[in-house]
Amino acid sequence: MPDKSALQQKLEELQKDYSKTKYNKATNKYLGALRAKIAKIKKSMAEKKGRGGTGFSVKKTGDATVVLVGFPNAGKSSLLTAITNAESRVAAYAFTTLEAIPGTLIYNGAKIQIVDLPGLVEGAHEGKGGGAKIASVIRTADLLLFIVDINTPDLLHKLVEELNELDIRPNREKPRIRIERRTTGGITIDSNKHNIPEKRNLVEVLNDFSIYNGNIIFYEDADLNDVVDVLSEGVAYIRGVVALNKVDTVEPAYATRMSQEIGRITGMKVVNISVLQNIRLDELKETLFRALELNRVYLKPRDGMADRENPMILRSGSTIMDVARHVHSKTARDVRYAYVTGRSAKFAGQKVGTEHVIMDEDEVTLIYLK
Ligand SMILES: Nc1nc2c(ncn2[C@@H]2O[C@H](COP(=O)(O)OP(=O)(O)OP(=O)(O)O)[C@@H](O)[C@H]2O)c(=O)[nH]1
Ligand SMILES: [Mg+2]
Repeated sequence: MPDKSALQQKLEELQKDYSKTKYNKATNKYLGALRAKIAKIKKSMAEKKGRGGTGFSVKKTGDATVVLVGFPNAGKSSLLTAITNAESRVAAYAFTTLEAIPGTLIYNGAKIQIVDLPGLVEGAHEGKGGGAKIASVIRTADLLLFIVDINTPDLLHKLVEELNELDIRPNREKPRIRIERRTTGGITIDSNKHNIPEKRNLVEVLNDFSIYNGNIIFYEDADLNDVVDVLSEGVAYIRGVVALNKVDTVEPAYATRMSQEIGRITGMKVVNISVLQNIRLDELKETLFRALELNRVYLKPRDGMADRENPMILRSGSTIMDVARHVHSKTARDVRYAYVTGRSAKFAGQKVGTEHVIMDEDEVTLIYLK
């Protein structure tokens, strides 16, 4: 078991990393680092263009894709084998998995694709251990499942750092900054927010991206790193969930404290599991389903029972029109309205229009134009 003070220190580091880099008065140094970052982005964009293909490609199937992210030996392949129909080789040493292996988990009627990957290594962003190939698969995920051995919890910090270097922002939203290009007038800033970059720094960064005229709107506090992220296409923002594995090897009190700490610091949902002893794997499945924000819709014929055995699976925010399209793309435009019973309805059998947003486990009766 790691010693407590060392652990505490790591967790504090993790926390620092998460609280956004604040604007630094040592402007030159800060801008220098950004310069390097920009140069790197440009280089990788040029490389992408040249290469054309990506690493080991995995075809996306099912209703959503979860990618397993972890350092070697954390138990990723064990988990894939335990919760999906696929098998991935497991061994007591690192670097067992060498390619991307997809499997399917069927949960609540949803087909969730889970992709096992080789372990990431430190320096993955510099191409170590096939880092670029691994990143190309990670970027396709709807959700990242971090698998961390509970005996080395601070490795989560390193994983997040590596992903950040690879322009993947786990569990973060795209900064709400809009850049409107213009042909004249120089750079103007539109914002009532207080924590935004100084204009001269902003201008320098924009010039780096060959923008000399434009209006920048900040809808929230942001720093120059956020501006660079918005300017550089290809930064991925993907929600994350953490599984602390091998809880069978530690004391329960330690495991509980660790998951609480990590949840507090990272803002991610944490589930303590043991793949080996089948501990809390059901809770993990439920967590994945919730984090993916998948909604079940039960179609109900006008004079019959809803089909609760075979839900239609839709993304959150889907409407009656999406339900209709799912039934059949050609007949969707003939849907006039629907009757809904469930969470999204004010009362059972509420009549709603095609723009009505459905919720998990709604029963829906579509009414078509005669
Ligand atoms: N004690 C314990 N051991 C586990 C658990 N889950 C996996 N292991 C063991 O950890 C070792 C590594 O498991 P793998 O599933 O191969 O790990 P991986 O993350 O796929 O590793 P790489 O493919 O090398 O990146 C194996 O010896 C597993 O039996 C668990 O819950 N408890
Ligand atoms: Mg493996």
